[in-house]
Amino acid sequence: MKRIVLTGAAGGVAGQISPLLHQTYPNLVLSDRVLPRTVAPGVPFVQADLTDLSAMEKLLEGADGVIHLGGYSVEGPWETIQDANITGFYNTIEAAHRQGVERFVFASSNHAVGFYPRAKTIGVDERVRPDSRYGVSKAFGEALGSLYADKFGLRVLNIRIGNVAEKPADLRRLAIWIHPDDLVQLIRIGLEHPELRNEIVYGASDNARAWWDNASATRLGYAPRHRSEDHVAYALAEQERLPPDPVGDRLQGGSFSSAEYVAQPKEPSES
Ligand code: 15L
Repeated sequence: MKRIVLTGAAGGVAGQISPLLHQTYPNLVLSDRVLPRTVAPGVPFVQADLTDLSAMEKLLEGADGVIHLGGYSVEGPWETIQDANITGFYNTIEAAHRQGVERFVFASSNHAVGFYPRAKTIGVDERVRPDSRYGVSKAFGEALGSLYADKFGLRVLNIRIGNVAEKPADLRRLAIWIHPDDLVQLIRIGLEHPELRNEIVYGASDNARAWWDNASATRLGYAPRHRSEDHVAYALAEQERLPPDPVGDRLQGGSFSSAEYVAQPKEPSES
């Protein structure tokens, strides 16, 4: 039975998927710096700080796969991003390598490419275009994962997650939403697909308004079961409650792109 370690167990995404993952992987181990508010009975929890390499090495001893959700999950000051997402990511993947872990699933983010306009459909071969320091840290993780795949043979799946929820929360999320079930399907591809070497996929459900070409996920057998259009009335009603965001509303990253924005309109973000 595979021993799978999930980092970031106290976060919102982990809370939505760990019960499902535990059904599939009975040897699932949850880890975080702080105790999650609820841990399903029978699921072991190990406290470990991503900034402590030796603690991460100990955590990953005997693991077959890592699901790395750990780190800081929104925009923040550079020091915070650096500790949690740069040093923290390095420690996790280096510990995985030192412990001979075979597979590494990384919760990357749509914010690695959030400065693309919504009018443009992108795949995974365009250059990264982060919309925040947070987005830069996700691009860093994808790059470091690529190095560990090419140099050390680690099998890596980078999932550029949109927004994980039971329902899409607004207009932007109709394009990028992913239901927890579909995210688990992608994670299973990362932990089990026999031909996986190093791939980037978009973490999105079957969204008619998507601005991503998710061919890499389809090639790996991903077949999302949830459709954002089934929740269109709810999402559009929620959108009505939001103030207009002239910059964020035309960019894929939304408010992550418009925060701190001082460039002139019709500048690079338009293209
Ligand atoms: C993310 O990467 C964040 O972790 C999450 O909190 C959401 O803000 C999501 O992106 C999003 O773009 O909606």
